[in-house]
Amino acid sequence: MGVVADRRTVGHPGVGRVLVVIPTYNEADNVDRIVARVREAAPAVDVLVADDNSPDGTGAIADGLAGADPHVHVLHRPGKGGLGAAYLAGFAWARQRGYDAVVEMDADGSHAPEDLPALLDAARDADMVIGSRWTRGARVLNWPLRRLLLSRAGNLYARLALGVPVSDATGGYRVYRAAALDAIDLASVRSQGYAFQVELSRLAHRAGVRMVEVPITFAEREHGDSKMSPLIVAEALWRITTWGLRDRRAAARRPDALARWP
Ligand SMILES: Nc1nc2c(ncn2[C@@H]2O[C@H](COP(=O)(O)OP(=O)(O)OP(=O)(O)O)[C@@H](O)[C@H]2O)c(=O)[nH]1
Ligand SMILES: [Mg+2]
Repeated sequence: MGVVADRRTVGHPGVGRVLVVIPTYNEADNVDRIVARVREAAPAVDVLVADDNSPDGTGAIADGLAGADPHVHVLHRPGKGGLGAAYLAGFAWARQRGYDAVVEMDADGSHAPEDLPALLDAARDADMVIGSRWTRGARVLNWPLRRLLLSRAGNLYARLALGVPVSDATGGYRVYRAAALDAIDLASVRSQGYAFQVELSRLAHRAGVRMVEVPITFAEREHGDSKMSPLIVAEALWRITTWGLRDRRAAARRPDALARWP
């Protein structure tokens, strides 16, 4: 059962100070709603909106929210640099300020802030928590069949190619405790879109990070436009294939490779 944090509590019991990083690009219709929902669902955690100079004025709206609430902060980045780069900047911002855990959350409402207390509870006994759409108890609402199939196929491919033992390696609703971020070589990360989530799953798994999955209720965005593109899918496919081949070559070169054959 979750420990209820009241409005005077700092952070999450058993986890410490928590920063929710929300990357935004043209989310003017969503940013105020999502920040309000996070503040309501988890009043003791802080929020960082990482905005890539959105042409629709999302950054200015976020500034207004930050001006009215000391728990809300904004990181202004010069231009659209991709989700991965925005998260890496948010992680660095958190680490510089001594946060104990960082949460990844989309701005479009697909990741329900109401699920956050359960994810943070799970972080007491793990260094990385993945909010999963594909584990028992999870729900996916209003997603068209082609998106469901893409996500299932992408996850199956990631698991077969990389051996990452999670049901939702592409999902972007996660908690990383400081120990997980320390264990992952973040400076080596180059991915931008879905591949970013897969790359961090792979690196965390290889580094022996304690991972756990928690079922979430995932809903299709209601406002604003998706930034998903064929390029983002192609990036994920290409990178997962490259990592998978590299991992296999490295395994074959290990001295005990023959003993494990076939
Ligand atoms: N800072 C920043 N945020 C981005 C960038 N691209 C996407 N985002 C944000 O990343 C989150 C996920 O993007 P979405 O467009 O919802 O992508 P998605 O969830 O993969 O696709 P849908 O399911 O179709 O919504 C949203 O909060 C976006 O605003 C970017 O280049 N920079
Ligand atoms: Mg989305």
